[in-house]
Amino acid sequence: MAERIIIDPITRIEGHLRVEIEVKDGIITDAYSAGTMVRGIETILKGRDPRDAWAFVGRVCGVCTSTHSLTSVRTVENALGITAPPNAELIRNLMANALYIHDHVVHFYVLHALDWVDVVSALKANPAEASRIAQSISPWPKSSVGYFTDIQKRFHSFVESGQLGIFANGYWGHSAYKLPPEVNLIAVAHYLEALEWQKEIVKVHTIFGGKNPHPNYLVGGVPCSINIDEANAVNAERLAIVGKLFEDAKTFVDQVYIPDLLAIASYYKSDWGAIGGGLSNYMSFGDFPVNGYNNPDSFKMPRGVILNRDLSKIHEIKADDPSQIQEFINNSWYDYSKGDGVGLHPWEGETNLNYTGPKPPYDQFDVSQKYSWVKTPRWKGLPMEVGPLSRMLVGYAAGREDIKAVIDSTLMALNVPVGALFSTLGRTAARGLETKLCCDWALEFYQQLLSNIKNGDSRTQNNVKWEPESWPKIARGIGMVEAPRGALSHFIVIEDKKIANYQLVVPTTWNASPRDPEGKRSAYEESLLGTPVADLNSPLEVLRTIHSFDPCLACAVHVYDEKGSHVHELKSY
Ligand code: NFE
Ligand code: MG
Repeated sequence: MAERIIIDPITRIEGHLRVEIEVKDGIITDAYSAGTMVRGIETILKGRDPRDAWAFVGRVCGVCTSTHSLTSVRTVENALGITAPPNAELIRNLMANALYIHDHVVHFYVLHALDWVDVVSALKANPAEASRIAQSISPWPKSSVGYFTDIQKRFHSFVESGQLGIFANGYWGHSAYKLPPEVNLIAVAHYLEALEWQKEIVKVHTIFGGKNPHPNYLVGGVPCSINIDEANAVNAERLAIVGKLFEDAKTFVDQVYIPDLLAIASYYKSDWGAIGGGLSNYMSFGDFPVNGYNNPDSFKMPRGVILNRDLSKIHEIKADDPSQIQEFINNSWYDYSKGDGVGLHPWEGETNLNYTGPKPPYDQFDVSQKYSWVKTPRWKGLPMEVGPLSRMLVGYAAGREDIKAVIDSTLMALNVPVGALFSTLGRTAARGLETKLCCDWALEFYQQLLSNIKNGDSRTQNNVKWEPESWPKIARGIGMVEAPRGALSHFIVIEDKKIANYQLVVPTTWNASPRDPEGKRSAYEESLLGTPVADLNSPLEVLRTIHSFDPCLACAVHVYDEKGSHVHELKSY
């Protein structure tokens, strides 16, 4: 008999995710992923001026902050035939790179590391041995015996006070934890350092976009002007700060994040380099234009789809082709006017909420019925995994030298075959490797921006025809972005100068969605199959794989309860 285990909410993510698994003889045989709150943002946008949309959609999420605003300005520019000047593209790239670096480092240490690192075991570590290991894997200066002794003491008093604080409610002592106490202590030290470090890199957003989270954006450019000598503009001093922030970020990523990732992976590679692969289809919209957003061949991250793990062929994405991208709601709490079985291209997309699930408090979902607020997107009818692994695989398949170099050197360092990428650990490693690339790319974009300014080009906005009278009666646009969690697209229909329809198809929507009309699972559900669960009361293994995707249910769905009533009772795990 299979046993059904419910984890609700999954913690150390953004938003509200529920996962139900079936376990037989200690192995997961089936899985269901449900978003338990709804996003109403599409409804809020109807009837508004399209040039304002970025400000609303930016608020979908404060974690991948700015990424929806970037997508929105690209969407409206695409609809109205507007381009942004080279400096604006560079500044957008710098802001997006800052987001990746921030988001991925925070995910690794704060949201994911504790699936691999047994915090309580760090209390047993020998600080001298921790120091020796730390110095053998990295030149990072905070590595003395005294430093690790201090961290351990601080942590000891924390535990003795009976309050684990941010470390409360972990599965400490679980048999699936494999790191020696000293490596656990190094990771705990870097967890605390990452918390301190992360407040710096976001200053890139404050310099170019006025604030973080939710920096400002602008259709046709960026909302800041460059003037080397002007106190209120992006001047020489602020540009120097940006350069320093990226240099410091590169040092942290190269000397802390990557060595920790490799050290942790070396203890888990034999099993977790083979578990959690899930789907075999990977999609990347590509991003970081070097030569204009309308020239995707020049993107640092290339665009395309990989099917059946075949890295010898990249399939082309045409987002405006109604047969390519469609969203289904057969298992989601919405109605479509044409019936529940159809898939709609997002230009024809509908957001008609209709909750038909059980009344709370409820136990198990009836998964033969609708069971999630997340819609189910498909590419040519197929489920796609999106995110860092998909981007690195498409880059690898496209033969990009910089992407190949970081992947090949990591596979060599860990002594694992390329097939190990198709796993939970592969997903986690890909995130680290692209963070390293983002640091290098950001410094390139930064030098390019300085050189444009030196050559006399300080333009950050195009002279857009702002009069809506000049717009066509009906215009449609698509904006595609690689958000930290994967392929993100917005679709707009502008009618009589106003938004007639606006749809967001979000990375976590691709990965976390329920089954499609053919019963095919999406990435989360598929990736859990075959995973061993040692202790049904402490399903640590489920967290490892789900966290490897870095879920954001706030992006995939959004809080909305029109009556303000109690929607759901939360249990803490
Ligand atoms: Ni809220 Fe998001 C990202 C978007 S969701 S985090 O990255 O878009 O997957
Ligand atoms: Mg949507």
